[in-house]
Amino acid sequence: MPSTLITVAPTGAEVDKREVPALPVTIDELVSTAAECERAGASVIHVHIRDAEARPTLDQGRLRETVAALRDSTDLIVQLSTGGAVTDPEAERLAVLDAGPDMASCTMGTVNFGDGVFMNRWEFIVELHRRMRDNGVVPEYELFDLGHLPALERLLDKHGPPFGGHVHVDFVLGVPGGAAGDASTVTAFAEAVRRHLPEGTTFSATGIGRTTLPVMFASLAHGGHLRVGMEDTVSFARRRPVTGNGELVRRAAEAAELAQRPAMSTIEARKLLGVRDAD
Ligand code: KMH
Ligand code: ZN
Repeated sequence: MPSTLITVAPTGAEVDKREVPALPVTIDELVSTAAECERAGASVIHVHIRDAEARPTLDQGRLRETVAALRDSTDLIVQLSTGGAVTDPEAERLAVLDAGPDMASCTMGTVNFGDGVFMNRWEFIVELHRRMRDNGVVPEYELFDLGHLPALERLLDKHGPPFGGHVHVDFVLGVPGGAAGDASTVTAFAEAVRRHLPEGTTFSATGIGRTTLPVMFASLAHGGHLRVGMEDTVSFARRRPVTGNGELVRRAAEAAELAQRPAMSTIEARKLLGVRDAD
């Protein structure tokens, strides 16, 4: 029976710790949430880090310390965000790869992002893709809009496959400025994967805010995988704030179990994604 890859995105760059005290921002908080999420069924952690004042940062020392701490305490696949915050410069976003993650995100185009712009120029994407392959880092291509799918097709045609050879994408739906977070949009993305991307491409999906549940169920219905976490939603239900990432992963694992595609182990996930120590 095929199983479900669950990625947890515990922190992000946008949520304010002062408004959401349960958000993990210190390395200790991140490690503790990571261990809980691994027990609940996560196999990948998508990481944004914060500084001592809980502001988003791409500080190289802190990134390395975070990667080491997560590897010491969990078997999770460590995926660093190269998206950072909308204000982060390209050079710092590229330097994220120097911290030696197993995976890193690579967003396939520029998109309006609330009141900001999440800038991803073509040359920047190509450079990220090239450096990931040179450094043995497996990309997760993040897709915020339908046009990002043919953009990825073009990238792979012109610049070759990613490190490990397997293509894995994540639909990030419901961002104000990007594609909607609903079941028919997941269907459109899943069909576009089949049309534009190599056979064997896998996808996960996440819905921002209240779009979390429709996107989760639609992704499972299409044979897709799941991403959940406080980067994407801080409400568990109407007027019920999330108390921690663990409960979001537990709910995703329960949904996967009901779909008769239980959560994948970290060993299976490493094999599927082709990360370095798969053997
Ligand atoms: N924080 C967003 C601007 C990624 O991690 O690669 C970008 C983002 C995508 O979260
Ligand atoms: Zn992110």
